Amino acid sequence: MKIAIVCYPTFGGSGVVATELGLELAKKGHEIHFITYSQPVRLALLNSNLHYHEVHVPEYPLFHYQPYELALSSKLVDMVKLYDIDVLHVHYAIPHAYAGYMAKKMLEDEGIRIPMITTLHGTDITLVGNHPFYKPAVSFSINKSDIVTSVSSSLRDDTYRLFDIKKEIVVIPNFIEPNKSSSDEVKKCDRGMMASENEKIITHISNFRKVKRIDDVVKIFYNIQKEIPSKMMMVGEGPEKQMAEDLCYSLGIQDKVIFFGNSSEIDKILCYSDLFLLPSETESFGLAALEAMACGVPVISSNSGGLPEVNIEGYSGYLSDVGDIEAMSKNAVSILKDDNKLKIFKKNAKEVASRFDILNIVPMYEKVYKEAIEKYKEKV
Ligand code: GMT
Repeated sequence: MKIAIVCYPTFGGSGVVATELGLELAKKGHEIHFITYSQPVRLALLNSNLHYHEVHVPEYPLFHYQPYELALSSKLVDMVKLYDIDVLHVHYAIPHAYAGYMAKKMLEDEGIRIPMITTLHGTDITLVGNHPFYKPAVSFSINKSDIVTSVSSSLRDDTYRLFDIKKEIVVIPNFIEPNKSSSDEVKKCDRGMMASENEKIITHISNFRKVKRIDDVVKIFYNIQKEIPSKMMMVGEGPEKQMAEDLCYSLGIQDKVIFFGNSSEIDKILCYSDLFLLPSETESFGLAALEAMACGVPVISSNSGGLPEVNIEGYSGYLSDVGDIEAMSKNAVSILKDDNKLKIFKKNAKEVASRFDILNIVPMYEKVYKEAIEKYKEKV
């Protein structure tokens, strides 16, 4: 199949999922066309099955806001015609589903009919999309998509609860490539570089937005290090990073916390880790937690959104109410202080992650593409 994928090219989960999906589909022989404003961060190499088309938005003094949706829908029209694309797959409803639908309509005017799949990722529904300024356009473009998927049952339920959706939403969870964490480079993992032998290593990876409750991350670590010699690795960039650094200073733990910035090789960082913290306010799925678990790292998380579908209470980690720093700290210490328990949780985390093997999940998307294309053929 010839598939156009529209996504955010950044380190956020939706862009990562879209890129990894495209890479796997290309490996399976499909022709993939990424259409976005810069090359997706996890898209290192292009080949005959992997294409990237940049959307340019020319500056013009009249525009207070640059009309990205317009440029994106025009680019989609051009690329669908040029490469004879079979199906559009847009990740994150805003503004991609809206732009995709406009492209569909423009193409229809020229006698070209193409189905559009929209994948909902989380904040496009729970935070941003739900804002009254966006809501009518988001509901419209979800309802106009040919097939809608969501990354968890929780997000599907939230979408039905928050929007007037008249379509079935198919749940296709996020995925991981289990063998990545056993690559030779990861196996070389030298913990000594990060901490001394008696210290445990705690990790948090995110885009440091408010929704991640970064101050809870720091406070949980503060409680942990009072009881267990430990270091923390903070990976990512975002608006809350400075606050986190300041908080580490005011708590006097700045020498125990390492801030890394963004990384596209997180498996090489996770190989050092004993525990992953994700106390988010809301999380439609929690891809970062799954990626940690795939590297054998147990997770201390909140119990919001789709996290209970990923992290299994008392097995791959522990889940607590949002903001319950005391419970999260207690659970973290209970795993870290007992080497045998830590070993069991590490093994369990890997086992749970293997249920989300890319090889099982990508066929679900292929099935959806085929269904959508068949439906269109029937209508002609
Ligand atoms: O977590 C973020 O803020 C980034 C966001 C995104 O769309 O890039 O992540 C969302 O999509 C991921 C991939 O499907 C999910 O694993 C994350 O849980 C989800 N984030 C939230 O719901 C906050």
